[in-house]
Amino acid sequence: MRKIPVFLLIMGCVVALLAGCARAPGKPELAKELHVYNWSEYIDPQIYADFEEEFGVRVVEDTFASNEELLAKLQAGATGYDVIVPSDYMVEIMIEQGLLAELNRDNVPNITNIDPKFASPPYDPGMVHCVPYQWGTTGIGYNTEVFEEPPDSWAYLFDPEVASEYAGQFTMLNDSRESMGAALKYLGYSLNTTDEAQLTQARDLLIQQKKWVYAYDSEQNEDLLSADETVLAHGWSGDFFMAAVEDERLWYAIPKEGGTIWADNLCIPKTAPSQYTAEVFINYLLRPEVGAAISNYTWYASPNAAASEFIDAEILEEPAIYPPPEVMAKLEWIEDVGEATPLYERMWTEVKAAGP
Ligand code: SPD
Repeated sequence: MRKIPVFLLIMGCVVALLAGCARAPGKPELAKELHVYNWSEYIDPQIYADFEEEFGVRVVEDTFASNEELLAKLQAGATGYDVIVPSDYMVEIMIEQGLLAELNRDNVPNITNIDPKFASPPYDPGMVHCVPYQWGTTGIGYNTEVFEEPPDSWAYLFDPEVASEYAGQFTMLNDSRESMGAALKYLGYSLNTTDEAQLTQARDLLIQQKKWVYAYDSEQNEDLLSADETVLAHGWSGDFFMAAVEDERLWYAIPKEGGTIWADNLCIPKTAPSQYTAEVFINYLLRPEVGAAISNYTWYASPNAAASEFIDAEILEEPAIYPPPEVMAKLEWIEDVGEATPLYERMWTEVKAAGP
């Protein structure tokens, strides 16, 4: 058989690479499409476009509004997703239920960019299944024209004397663990308590509060603030900072009693149509410049240490995004509460079903 000259082989590879060759040597072929199931407004759409341009893979995104919605979708047999973005405690639940694939590290070399502080989270020791994506806190978004001082206490949402003043003007997250957690924190309990009496108190507090709540909403809460429908919103830090780019009246406070600290993670379901393409995508998101572009868009903190030098200073220096140690000490991670999970879900269902 005639040998192909080496220079022709090299030229062929270069041409193929420039043309967006779909296969790296010794690797499977990239899929044509990658299906991502993500929280809403959690990535700059330009990142999907850039990935498509470089790798020839079109990214199709669906969104969910809570970890429980994501879990229910997978449990119901959804098999089309390549990458999903569960939070900490939900990663643990999904691993336990056998829903997640293990990462092939050979395809994710940029995983070394993850800050050592995030590299072995208790919910997925050693990042065997997932890579941390963004982290943040849960607290109170507000309109600075209404509040001279930041509303930095859960009392604004739960103390009858204060919360009734803002009747019909605040939203709560439509999220069982977060809203039960806020009530538990106001009561001085852990947001991971499994004590039925404490959970019952939290449920009753949420039911008492319900008559003042404008809506339970996790996706439009910042828009409702900006539209002057509300003046306060229980929600996730970055969502308010991101909205403040357009409407500078909005800001965010971490309650002094402490709130939730959380990390969302890039994971691959066991049923993913293309695990290899998902890993190539995750590796792309872990590039320093791409990691920074994510935070510069979402206004959430990045677990990617190599991205820091490209993240805007106003994000890195904002104490409500990267809280100082004394604030961090008051924050609590939501954990998998195991057998108490149905109790949380029942209490939350009772809150939602209660009359105003
Ligand atoms: N707009 C994107 C918000 C993502 C928030 N995820 C936080 C989950 C905390 N339990």
